[in-house]
This record gives sequence, structure tokens and C-alpha cells, in this order.
Amino acid sequence: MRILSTFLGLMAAVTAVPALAQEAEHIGKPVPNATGFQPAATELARQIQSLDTLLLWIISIITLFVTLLLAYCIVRYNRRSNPNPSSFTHHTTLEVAWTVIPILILLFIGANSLPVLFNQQEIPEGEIHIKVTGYQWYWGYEYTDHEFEFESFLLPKEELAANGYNDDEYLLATDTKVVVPLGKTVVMDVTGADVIHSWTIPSFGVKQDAVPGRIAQLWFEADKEGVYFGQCSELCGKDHAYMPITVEVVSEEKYNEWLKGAIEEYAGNPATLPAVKVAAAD
Ligand SMILES: [Cu+2]
Repeated sequence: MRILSTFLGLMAAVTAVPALAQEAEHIGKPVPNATGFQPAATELARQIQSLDTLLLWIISIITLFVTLLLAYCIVRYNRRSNPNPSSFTHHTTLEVAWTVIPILILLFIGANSLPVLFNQQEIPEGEIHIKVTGYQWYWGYEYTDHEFEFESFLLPKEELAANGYNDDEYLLATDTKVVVPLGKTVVMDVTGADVIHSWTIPSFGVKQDAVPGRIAQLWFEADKEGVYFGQCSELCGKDHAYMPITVEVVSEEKYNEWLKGAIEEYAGNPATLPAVKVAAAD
């Protein structure tokens, strides 16, 4: 990574590109004490978040309705205010209503959620292809269009600042990162080398299990430049918490520069397995 940073630095100096990769805005990351979603950077994520909002409204209205109904019955029909309860056992209109209304609600939810699901699962023609492999406990990325690959490890605390990350990005930042261009369709093949892992970037609205022996796909098209973080999302062993994911979305120009450097640095190198840098939790 240091060689790559130096290379990028040189490239930036030579071509007068104003900002280094490290100066990019760090957008997709958790915020202390927040409860909402991380900012959406793809259409997929926006769709998921609006579906969540819609469902929250429906759930809230139903909960409120049931609570009020319960309160009304407690007040109106307790033994004191209603000493002689009615004894009917059927009420056709009511029974039809409590069958048909929930069906309509479920149909409405289905009609709104299935398109979102299909949009995630119908993989479009990709412009950039990356194979992602989950290892115990790091990620491997292969840019299959250019035949190079590299591994991505957790950055130890003391190396965060040197790599342009804040201290609170420990457990999120990695030594090398996935770099993708803005506005291009990225298709990822996701698999696991040993046990099941799961690759995700919350801001992109993607999460895919990495299952050994299988290749699953995910896709995204990021529409805002910046750095986005994710973490392995399938319990995969003792260092599960120490295999984060860092993705940087850059302009096409910067991407091509990065690609040149990455090909130079990684191509032809057999996938070496660097010594595990993962430090135990401290
Ligand atoms: Cu894991």
C-alpha cells in the first residue's frame, strides 16, 4: 500500500490531480449514537431505505390502531361499564374485514418490496468485474478484467493516520482498498475460501454471503465519490471482527490512474499470502 500511495502521490504531482486518494470524503461509516442508515450512495440503497420508511409507517399505524382498539375495549367493555356482555359468536362483516384488510396490506407490501429485491438480484451487465474472496480473516480482491489481485487487511491503530484514516475508523479501514469508478456498474463475484463470510457496504445497499464452493453475485453503481466502509457480516471465527472492508469511489480519471499503478504493483504476482497482520483486540 505504501508503494501504491507513493505511486499515486507521484502521479498526482505529475498530472496535477488536486487531491490524493486519502483526502476523499469518508461517507459510508457508522456514527456514534446514531440509529438511522448510513447515507445511500446507490439507487439500490435508496430503494431499500425508502422501503424501510414505508414499512415503518405501516407498522406504526397498525401498532397504534391495535393499541387504541385494546384501550377502547378495556375502558368500554370491562365488567363494570358493561355488566351484560353480548353473546353472539359470528359477525360476517367483521370476519371478512379482518381477513381482506390484512391481505390487502400484505399485497401492498409485496408489490413495493419485490421490485427492490429483484433489482438487487437481477445482475446487470457489468462494466467492472471484481472477484471477492473471504479468507479467515481478510479479503482478497481480483480485478478479473485486468488479471491482478491483492489482499486487504485490517489497518492496525498505529497505521491509521499514516494512511489517511481517523482514529475512529479503526476496525473499518484496511491497508489496501477496493477502488471503483463513479457511475459504473460494478459486478462482484463473491465466494469464500474456508468458511462462510459476508461482504457488505451498507451505503451501497449490498450484502452477500461468501460461501466456499459457490460463487454468488452482487452489483452496485455508486453515484458519489468518497470512502465507504463495511465489515464481514457472517460470523467466521475468532477474528471475524477484524476483517473490515474499505471501498473508495473515485472519478473515472483517478480510477484509470489507480488501475495503472495497481496493475504494475500486483499483476504477475502470484497471490502471495502476507503474514497475518491482524492484531488481537486490545
Ligand atoms: Cu466474518
